[in-house]
Amino acid sequence: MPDGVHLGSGKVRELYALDPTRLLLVASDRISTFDVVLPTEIPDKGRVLTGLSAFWFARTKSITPNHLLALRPDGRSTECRRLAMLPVECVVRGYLAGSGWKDYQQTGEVSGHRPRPGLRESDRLPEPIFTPATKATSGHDENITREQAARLVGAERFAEAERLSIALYRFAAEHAGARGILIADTKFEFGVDAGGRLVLGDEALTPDSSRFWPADEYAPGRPQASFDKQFVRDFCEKTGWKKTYPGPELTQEVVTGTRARYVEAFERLTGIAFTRYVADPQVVLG
Ligand code: PZK
Repeated sequence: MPDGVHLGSGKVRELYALDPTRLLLVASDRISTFDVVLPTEIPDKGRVLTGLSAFWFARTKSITPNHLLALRPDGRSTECRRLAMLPVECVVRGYLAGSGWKDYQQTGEVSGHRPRPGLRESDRLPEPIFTPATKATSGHDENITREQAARLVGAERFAEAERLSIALYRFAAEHAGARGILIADTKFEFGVDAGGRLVLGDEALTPDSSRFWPADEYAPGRPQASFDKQFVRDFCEKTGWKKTYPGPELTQEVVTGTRARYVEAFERLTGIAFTRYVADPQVVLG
């Protein structure tokens, strides 16, 4: 049991208060697909996501300060600065997928951006776009216009969050692309610290907060395979599961294959052997 007072549970993470200024974010090995947490865990998934997020925090601190204070020796827990989180999810899209594709098809617009007509599913956008969202009461995120987001957080905060989000995405997409991984889109969460500064929080640029696609299989005009979850999705489709609670137990082969994909994403993006990270999580900070 981690120390601290339990503050809340995400689908696959737990949040604890260590003291009035510090939080502990613990990533479990749980996996969700089609919005349902499955009964089978993927060993080390929480470590992969924690290590990747810390890797990006260490390499983007000249773009924006972040909440990371320390990585615990278990490799799945991070001590963070407590922030006042903005009520807006900062989504950046480099490609047309998911709700971005859906909105574009239905209205020609994505959060007030109007990409040129005739784009296909999964097409690369000429420039990355900022498409803010809010946590709707349904639990699903709902895309909002940039004007709505600006009203929620203030025009100045909005402009800063947009600029930083785009800069973070450009940096990460270039790094990942050179290593065979396309970042189709990603979600950042910012907060404000005690000094009124905007600080990057949550997890960042992980497969759970982003769509990672294998670059060598990229073919626009159809949905793309997920770098990490494709075995799970294929298996779930095969079972005829109706995508309601509870989800199916995964087979050993799906678990092993999926774990290998998470570890591969970690190793490609960080250039660090995952076994080294497990032995000493601090290696991703160097
Ligand atoms: C914060 N969440 C999401 C919910 C989780 C995570 N640095 C911070 N300061 C204040 N609040 C948060 C953070 C961060 N990160 C993050 N909710 C609040 C969340 C439930 C479980 F693991």
